[in-house]
Amino acid sequence: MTPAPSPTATTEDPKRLAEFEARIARGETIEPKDWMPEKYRRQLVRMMSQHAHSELVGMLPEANWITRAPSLRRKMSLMAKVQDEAGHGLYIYCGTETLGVDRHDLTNQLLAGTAKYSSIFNYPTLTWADIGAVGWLVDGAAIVNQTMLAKASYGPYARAMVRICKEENFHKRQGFEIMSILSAGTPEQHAMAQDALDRWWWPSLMMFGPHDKDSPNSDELLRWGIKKKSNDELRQRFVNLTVGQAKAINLTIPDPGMKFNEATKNWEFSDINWDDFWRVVKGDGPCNRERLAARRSAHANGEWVRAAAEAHAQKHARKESAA
Ligand code: BYC
Repeated sequence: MTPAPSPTATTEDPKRLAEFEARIARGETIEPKDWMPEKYRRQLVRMMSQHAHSELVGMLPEANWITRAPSLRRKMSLMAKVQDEAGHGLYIYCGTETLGVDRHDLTNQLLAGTAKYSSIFNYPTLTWADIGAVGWLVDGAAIVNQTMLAKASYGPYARAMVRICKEENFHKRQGFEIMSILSAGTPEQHAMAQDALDRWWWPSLMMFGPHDKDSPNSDELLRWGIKKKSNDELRQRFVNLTVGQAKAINLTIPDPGMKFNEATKNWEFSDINWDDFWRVVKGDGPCNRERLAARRSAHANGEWVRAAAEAHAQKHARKESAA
């Protein structure tokens, strides 16, 4: 049965919109050259560009520890992880280009401070245990979110997620390993691991976005199969998975009110401080200014690389036209 046209997309040709929504209902994948409603395209650009920016800004809190990693092995795996995040950003920017936007425009929005990126990367990495907590919790949350996005209706985004999730799994394992070794170490090391969990727990839950009732984009994203599960459903799944992992490495989730509901099989958790969340999203978190300054500086320092690449491309094009 063809679903009724979305009330949010009434400016589109109703016949085409109905055909499009029927394709989504049949579980078909939408590809770049297929017809799509303008709002579907815009939602994808919004979400994918925020995601790509998050990958790039997400390199910063971890890069902070590359020179201070406690061993060569740890340094190598952290460097590989940070490099992977750059790759993820690039796949997703490529994905946005299939929707007719230029990645330079998206980069300029990030540098101008008008684009969003994940709130989680505006917190500082104070100790080595934070690198463990980021891998375990932040990549763990990303896997829960992105495993669902790997089934998204837009082909280029979904396919990028398949590869990204494989790499995120490695990231999560290295983070969990760091946390488990610290937790089983000296009392000081255990305390360092617990302190990192205490500071990263609530921001990790915020990664999934506001409650469903306060999420203006969710209805449209779910209707068009971009999201397969809501913010609250994914957050709950992450909590359910993580409680047992914390117990296994003898760490305590900083939520004394948490309890298991036998009927729903969910770990119920306390209220999230949404004022804190919105403050960080709006640019006033502990590291927002520092992160943007670092991106701007990296962009300015890379100017000569872009100029050299451009000159090389022009030289190559001249040679080809002369041949
Ligand atoms: N931080 O209507 P809602 C990574 C914004 S990278 C900041 O629920 P939506 C990793 C939201 O954008 C992690 N802003 O939005 C990298 C919207 O504002 P606009 C990033 C947030 O899109 C390196 C408004 O609040 N992952 O994994 O339905 C190392 C209302 O929200 C946040 C992705 O980007 C937030 N946490 O749902 C390690 C995944 N939450 O745009 C790991 C793809 C909400 O209307 N994105 N906002 O002005 C998504 O799955 C969804 O976009 C979200 C939000 C669940 C994040």
